Amino acid sequence: MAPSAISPAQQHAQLAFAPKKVKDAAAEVEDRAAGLTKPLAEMMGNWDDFSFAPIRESTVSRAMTRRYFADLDKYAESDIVIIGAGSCGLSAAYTLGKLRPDLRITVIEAGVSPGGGAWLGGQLFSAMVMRKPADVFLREVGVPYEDEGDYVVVKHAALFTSTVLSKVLAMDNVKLFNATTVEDLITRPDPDSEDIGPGVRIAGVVTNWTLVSMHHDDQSCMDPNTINAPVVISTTGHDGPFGAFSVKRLVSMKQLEQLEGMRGLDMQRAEDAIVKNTREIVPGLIVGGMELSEIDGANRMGPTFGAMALSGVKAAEEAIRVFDL
Ligand code: 48N
Repeated sequence: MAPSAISPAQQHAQLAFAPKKVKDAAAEVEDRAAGLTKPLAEMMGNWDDFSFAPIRESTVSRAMTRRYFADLDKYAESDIVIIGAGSCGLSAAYTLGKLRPDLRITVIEAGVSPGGGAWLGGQLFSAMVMRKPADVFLREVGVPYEDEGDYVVVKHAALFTSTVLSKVLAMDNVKLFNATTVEDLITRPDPDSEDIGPGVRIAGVVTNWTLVSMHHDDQSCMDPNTINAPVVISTTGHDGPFGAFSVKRLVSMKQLEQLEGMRGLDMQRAEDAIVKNTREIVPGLIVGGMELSEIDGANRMGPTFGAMALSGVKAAEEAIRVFDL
């Protein structure tokens, strides 16, 4: 084939994916007939001549990979990284995305499905309880609930999680990398924070495919990737294969002497403590949600989720404070 007439840089630019404007589905809403939009209503019952538009397999592959690798390139330098897309991490991402559309926000989630422990209430029951004033966040995001006086009930926990998740995913400045694990933290010397040993500032995260992270013991030399960011919010929860990741790493890198460990269940004490103490633990690293209970020795609250949502809001506020310093 003749050598390309354009430079490699121009070729890269052509390959660089410029997302087309997302078609506004709302434009079809006014066509509603029989409860469905008119085009869908007209499709039903007429399947004999039905067929999809033609496609070639490589087109599908390129549609996925161009976007993914364009995102990897773009978010390699992020303003804020959130580790863990549970109820706290997603609430932080929502709040940050809304307050600071100018910031480039990356969410890293080890699971294939984001949401952490918030797809169900307690003991796999469906309903999710949030104590007031967490109903303020539910109204902000648009999650319907039943008002029971001092607390509210979302009829299915997945309604909360899917609503917050959908709003976060629709934001132009937030990117979710799921099935991806943060397996270390990027650090820089920080002489101002000499608590124990040489102080460090957190300057980003080290990532790998979760399935790779789970097999370092039986397959060596699967090196990671990196994302630089001046601020990291860690909301990796208290349990699960990677739970409390960042605080455990701070101990192993001698930035924390020890973890106090999560205490027994006390709803009254636990939720106030988690929200009030969501904070910057070492320069550049903010911890929220149940991961925080592992540092502070806070009680667990069991199946109430208001503290997760509002800890996420507070973590977002802290992250903006640190970012704007
Ligand atoms: O839901 P979690 O585990 O954590 P939170 O803090 O958002 O919410 C906690 C909440 O679900 C409770 O535990 C409730 C209130 N119960 C309390 C109690 O007393 O029992 O979400 C953490 C997310 C998960 O999706 C993990 O997969 C993910 O973080 N994760 C990671 N993602 C990327 N890299 C990692 N290293 C990592 N570690 C955890």
